[in-house]
Amino acid sequence: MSGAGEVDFTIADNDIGTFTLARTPATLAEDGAATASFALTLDKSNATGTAVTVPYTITGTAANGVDYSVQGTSPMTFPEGIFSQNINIATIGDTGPEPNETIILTLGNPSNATKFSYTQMPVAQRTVTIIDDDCVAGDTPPTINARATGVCSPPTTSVNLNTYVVGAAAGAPTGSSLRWSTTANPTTAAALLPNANVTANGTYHAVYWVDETCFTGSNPVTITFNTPPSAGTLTAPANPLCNNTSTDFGVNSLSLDTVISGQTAGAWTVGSVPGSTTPTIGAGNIVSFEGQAVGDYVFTYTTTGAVTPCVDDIKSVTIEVDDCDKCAAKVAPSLDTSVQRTFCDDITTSLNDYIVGNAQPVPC
Ligand SMILES: [Ca+2]
Ligand SMILES: [Ca+2]
Ligand SMILES: [Ca+2]
Repeated sequence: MSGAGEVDFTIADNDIGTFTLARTPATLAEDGAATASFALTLDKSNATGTAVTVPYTITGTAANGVDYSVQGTSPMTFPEGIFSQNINIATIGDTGPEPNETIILTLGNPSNATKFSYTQMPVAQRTVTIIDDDCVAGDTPPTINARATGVCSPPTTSVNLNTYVVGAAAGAPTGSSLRWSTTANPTTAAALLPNANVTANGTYHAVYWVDETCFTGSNPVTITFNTPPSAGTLTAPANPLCNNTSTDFGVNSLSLDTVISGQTAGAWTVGSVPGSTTPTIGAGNIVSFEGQAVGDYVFTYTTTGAVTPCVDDIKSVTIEVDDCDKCAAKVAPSLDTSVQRTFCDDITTSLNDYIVGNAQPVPC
C-alpha cells in the first residue's frame, strides 16, 4: 500500500524451491510389462501464483514404443499445492536377444529458474535400465530325431550324441552350441558333458548353450548299447563217434553242448545227415548215433534273444560217425580171378594175391 506518509517495502523472497528427481526401480525385467516411475518432487509449495513447469526429454538406448511405453508428456506442471509429479514407464517384452537398454530422463530448466532448481545439478538426470531376458540360444530346445537309439556293441562302442539331433551341432542357433548333460535342463556348466561322444547306456539331455545365463531347456535321448549274442567257440568233437548199439567199440552219443563253449542262450538244429534217418536232439542236447548211417552229421547252434541291431550268431559243427565194430558182419574177401591158378612147377605165389586189392583182414 502506498500513500501520504506511507512507505512501500518490498519483501524480497529468498526461498528457492528445490526439485528432486528419483526413479524406482533402477532396473526392470524386460518381459511382463514391468513398470517404473520417475518422480519429480518439489520441496516447497509453489506460491509464486504461476505454475512452474519443468520440461524433460527421454533418451537412452531403449526405444519408446518398442522397448517401453511412457505415460505422461513434457513438461511436468507444478501449480500451487502440487508437490510431486510422476512419469510412468512400462516395458514392452520381446523374444529378441539384445543388450540391456537404458531409459534416461533428463530435466530441462524450470520455467522460473530464479526460484526453482534441482538437487541433481548440473545434470538432472535419472536412468532406468531394462534387463534383457532373451539369449541367442533361443527358447526352443534341440529336437531329437528318429535315429535308432539302440546300437550293437561291439562293433559300435561309442556314439556321437549330436547325430541324434535335427541339424546336429551345426543346427545350433548362431552364438550357441549343442551340448549334452546327464541332467535334464542343466543350468550350470559343470553339468555339461565334455563332448558328445558316449560309451555307456544312459539318458542324455540335449541343450543349446551359451553360458550359465543363456541356454534353452533340454530334450532327452536314451542310448542303449546292446551286447550281441555269441554262439561260442567250437571245441574239437570226439570224432569219430560210433553207430554201434553197444558202447563196447566206442562212444555212440554225445551232448552237442560239449562241442562249443562260451555260448549264450540258443538252440541246436540238425543240418545235413548222410543217411535217410535224422537223429533226434534229445534232452541236454544229447544225440545218439546208435543205428545211424556212417558219415558226417552237421549240427547248427543258433543264438536267441538278439536285440536290434544286433543279430543272432550261428555256428555249425560236423560230427563224423563210423562203424566201430570191425569184426561183425563183414563181407568175405572178393577173389581176384584174373590171377593165374594153374602152374606146371613149384610156385612162390602168396594166396593173398588171389584177393582183390590184396587186402589184409582187419584185426578185431
Ligand atoms: Ca527389447
Ligand atoms: Ca524377452
Ligand atoms: Ca529382448
